Amino acid sequence: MSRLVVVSNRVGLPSSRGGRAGGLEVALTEALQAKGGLWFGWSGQVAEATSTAPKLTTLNDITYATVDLGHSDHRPYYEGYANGALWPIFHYRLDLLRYVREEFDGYLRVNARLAAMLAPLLQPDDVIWVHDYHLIPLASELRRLGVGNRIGFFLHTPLPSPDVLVALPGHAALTEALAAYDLVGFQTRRDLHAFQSYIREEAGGEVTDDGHILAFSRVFRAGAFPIGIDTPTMETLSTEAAESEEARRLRDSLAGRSLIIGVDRLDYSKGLPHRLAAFEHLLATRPEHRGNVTLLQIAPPSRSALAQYKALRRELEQAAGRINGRFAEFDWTPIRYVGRTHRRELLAGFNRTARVGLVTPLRDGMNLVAKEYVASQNPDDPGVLVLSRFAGAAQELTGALRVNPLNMEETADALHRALIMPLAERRARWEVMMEGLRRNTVGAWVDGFLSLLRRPSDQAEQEPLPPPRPPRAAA
Ligand code: ADQ
Repeated sequence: MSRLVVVSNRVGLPSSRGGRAGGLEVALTEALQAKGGLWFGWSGQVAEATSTAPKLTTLNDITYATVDLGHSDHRPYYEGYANGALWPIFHYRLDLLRYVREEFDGYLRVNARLAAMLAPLLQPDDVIWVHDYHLIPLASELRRLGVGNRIGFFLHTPLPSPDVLVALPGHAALTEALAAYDLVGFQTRRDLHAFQSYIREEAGGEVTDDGHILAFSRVFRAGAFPIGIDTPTMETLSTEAAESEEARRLRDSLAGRSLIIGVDRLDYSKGLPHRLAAFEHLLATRPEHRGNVTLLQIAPPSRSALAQYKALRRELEQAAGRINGRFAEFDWTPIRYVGRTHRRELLAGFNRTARVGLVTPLRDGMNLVAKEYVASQNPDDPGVLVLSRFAGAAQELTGALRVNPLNMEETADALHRALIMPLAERRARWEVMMEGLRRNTVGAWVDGFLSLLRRPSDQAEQEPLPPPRPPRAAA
């Protein structure tokens, strides 16, 4: 089997990480170790100037090749186009889209620099797997340098429908860049359909019944690969963590009240203001829950250099303070708003303690927090997941109470239903979800994507490409 090369925006060396690694990191590490692999990407350091060559560190059969980014590259690439334009548009937030041509140029330039530093490290039969929206043009830059290896791409975010995507300046160049990959993976069938519609409607391409895309004078594959979690480890972890000192302290502090838990990165895609509003509505309209339920919202800041993220943090702190001021009693605070990160093992114990997992993104590629909540439950007394229909996970987690997070009354009703749900129904809903989570683990996801990426595209060899139709739109 050929060597695997993983490329991701951030590469964390195992030694620099506190606590236990996430499921995705563990699964990719195992895949890399199978044949002595290479993991390439940004070190997370912003330096005076961008590195001219990667720093190589080899640990447990994996070579980590990390690159520092200079200020003048990092700002337009990361804070600029990737998180100021791509992230909002991929989450349907046209109102937050900020496009500056110089930032788009910076995004392309950083991808070209990364490709130039990666190319010399590649061996002829390496299989390369590129992750996420920061790195869409990487394969086309590698191809320009003569790299003919098989290259796959996985988008962790949603892909919006063509109506929304065409509002993104640069969309034509980006989708054409995707055609340089051999396999493009999306989280859900909905994202895949959005891509296929774009190919047909905007790029003048074709989609074959077996998932091949014929566009931009290339034949490549595109598919849906819903990412999973390390379900068995999460089950063990949560069983152990439920006995931890911290989980015991949490239970003691609840004094018999039901716990609703929310765990997110502080991001506008996660629907946090809507979530607090729904909880407030529950307390306002169903007084029986006052004094009997606590919402623990854990939301450590992310991307805090960006103004939108700073404003969101202020908004949430104010909303939590206002709701607490409105309903709190001398011995009960409705919302515990916590802005610090917590180790995975602690979160697993907290999840198991919570009667309700409240996961209400306005859009989310998958949302692993929802899956982790389900896998952390006690099989004899499982909690209930209240889940946004706009999370990719909603397509698999059919035992959840599904809500539209923009509908405050509906979310509050679902919370009420979850809080009073009888054990038999909780068990039945949980078992349906666990069955899927045990089947589609993150390890199965890695294997599924890589086996298709490694398989040569017979169609590409057998069928000549039709002459390209003229694209309908140019960006
Ligand atoms: P994220 O937007 O970061 O990821 P999510 O899938 O919810 O979202 O979480 C990823 C991991 O981070 C999970 O393992 C979770 O436990 C952890 N995490 C989240 N909030 C945390 C917190 N407050 N403290 C500690 N850990 C926390 C992107 C996409 C998602 C997609 C993932 C994976 O936006 O849609 O599910 O990639 O593809």
